Amino acid sequence: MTSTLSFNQLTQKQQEIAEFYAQNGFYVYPDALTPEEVQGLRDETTRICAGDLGEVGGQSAGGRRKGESDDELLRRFLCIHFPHKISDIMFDALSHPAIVETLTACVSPNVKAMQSMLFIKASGKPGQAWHQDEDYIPTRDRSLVGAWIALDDATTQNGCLWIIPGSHKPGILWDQTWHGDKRFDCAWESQNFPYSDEDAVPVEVKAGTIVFFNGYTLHRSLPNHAKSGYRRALVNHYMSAESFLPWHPPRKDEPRDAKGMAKLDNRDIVMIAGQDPYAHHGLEDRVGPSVRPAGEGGCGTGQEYED
Ligand SMILES: O=C(O)CCC(=O)C(=O)O
Repeated sequence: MTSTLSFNQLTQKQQEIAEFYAQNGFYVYPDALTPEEVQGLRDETTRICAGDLGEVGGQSAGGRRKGESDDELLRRFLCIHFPHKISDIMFDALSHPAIVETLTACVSPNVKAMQSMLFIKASGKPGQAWHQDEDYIPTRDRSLVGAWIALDDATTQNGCLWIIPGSHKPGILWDQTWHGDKRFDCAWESQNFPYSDEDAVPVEVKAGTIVFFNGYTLHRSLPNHAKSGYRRALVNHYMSAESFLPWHPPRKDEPRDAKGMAKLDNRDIVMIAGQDPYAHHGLEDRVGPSVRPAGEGGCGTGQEYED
């Protein structure tokens, strides 16, 4: 995926970002958020888990229990999907200037967001097995990007991301299978790709760093083995606004003449830069925030997750 902005219209820094990203399938942007912005997102995380901002659907939701401390509360959640649906702070974070600067260089002048995920990952919680995000959120032009905002220092001990550099290049979605491995949550694992664990690099970063990664880049995270604390990260997903987003099957009430398979387009999106060529299609509110199960009560062997 290349930007439709001419390369020369990008700043020197954007050109460097775009070149590194195209080559490696990821880019690490240090000090993207101020300590105050990071603290604001951490405080909001606690409010979301406590149910202060509204209902969060799914397993073990229900807000703060009587007498429960912040630590006891946070430990009950591995991850909350779509926090931007109930939090103004998380919504604003979708279009953080560092994200707009990076994505308008790497993706397109026109960028939309479709998902946010708030990982809390307290000590002892599992990681996510090898996967490519386009397994879950398909674009038509391979433009998907995850922006992984570190809210704590992420280390190999507390379960940082691991990335296989350059693994986006073949443009192949590797088959996935149920892993049955207790180190990971219930999402399936990519298999039979031509890389080994030795090809992966740990992405150890300080809080306030944003790690951008391509939707075809193989990545995983291991469990949080620290004695205490969390490895919080807000992960937002983006793509070019020029591409349709065939993320969910058509609903029964959707007219098939207007939305045949080729025209499937989830319009539960937020524009963060440029123009929306499909603005005339309107917007939808398809999903609310939900809790992602950590697999502690066991997993089915179906692909239960959006990412
Ligand atoms: O933060 C993590 O541990 C995993 C995140 C991830 O795999 C993703 O956002 O696709």
